[in-house]
Amino acid sequence: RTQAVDNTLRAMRLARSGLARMGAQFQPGPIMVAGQKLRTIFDMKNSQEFPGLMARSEGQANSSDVCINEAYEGLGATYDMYQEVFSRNSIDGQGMPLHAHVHYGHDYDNAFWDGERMVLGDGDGDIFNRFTIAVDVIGHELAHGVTEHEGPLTYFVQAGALNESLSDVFGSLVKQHLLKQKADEADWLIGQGLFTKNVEGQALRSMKAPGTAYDDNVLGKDPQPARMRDYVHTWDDNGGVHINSGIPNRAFYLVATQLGGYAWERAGHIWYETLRDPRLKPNATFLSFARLTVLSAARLFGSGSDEEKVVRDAWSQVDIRV
Ligand code: ASN
Ligand code: ZN
Repeated sequence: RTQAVDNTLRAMRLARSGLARMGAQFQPGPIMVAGQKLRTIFDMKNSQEFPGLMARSEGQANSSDVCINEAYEGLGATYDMYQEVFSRNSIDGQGMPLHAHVHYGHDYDNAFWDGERMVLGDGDGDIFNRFTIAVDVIGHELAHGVTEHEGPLTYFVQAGALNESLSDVFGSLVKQHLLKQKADEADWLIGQGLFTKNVEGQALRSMKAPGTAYDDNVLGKDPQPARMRDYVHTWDDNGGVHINSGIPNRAFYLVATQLGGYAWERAGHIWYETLRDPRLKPNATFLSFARLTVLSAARLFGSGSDEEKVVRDAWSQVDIRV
């Protein structure tokens, strides 16, 4: 038996006998098996038939293909954020292996989560660069997996926009955590770097100023509202899930910047607790979600706390009165 196993058995015996609580000389070894990152990147080679070719798995050296390495690093940054900030072991909390499939299709202008895997297009090179460029987009797609396990939130109108917003929130947190940025240092953009130089715009969305991410001849203007009075009623996009997500996105931005420090520390925990709250229903509305964030803030930081007040104020700044 290895030393580690001996230490573990000894720690377990000590814990059972109550000796561990006495402090003691003994430094326990790893009792629980800590979370294990298990990444695999597949090269679709422009096909849309899964799984494609296994191109890099956990622990293997860099590939000569930048997309494969960016996907690998992006999965790693996402895994690490959930593990370090929320003590969550992967998407399902049970160490689920993370799979990314790159070079999906020809000139494919999107990235998505299909329920089990993340898929990334190369972009057409005219409007979009390769999607692996944006670590927040990788974080966004994987957050759809987390929401599926914890929510879920039906992908339609307000619940769908909350689902989208949570992906932007945790995607942005992945990027901020990777770059060790404080809330006031972050750009609060989603997909910065995705647009080619041909596009008049900085990113897909802005959490700080929804509606201002781009204004382009071909793409038109960023359609996101920044508050409830500008809510967009539409049948497109599953009832505007990528449009009205601007409203809860901005609420999160306001909470994070008003609290200051690292966004994941307080704002992130309040949102994460809300996502895990059994009272969050698949058909949640902005208002029902907002109420739960206030309850989460009170539970985590005390009722009457600054955090609770900041959360309430943020929602009211986007016209949602909790
Ligand atoms: N990138 C988009 C998203 O994750 C893909 C989609 O619209 N299904 O929301
Ligand atoms: Zn999404």
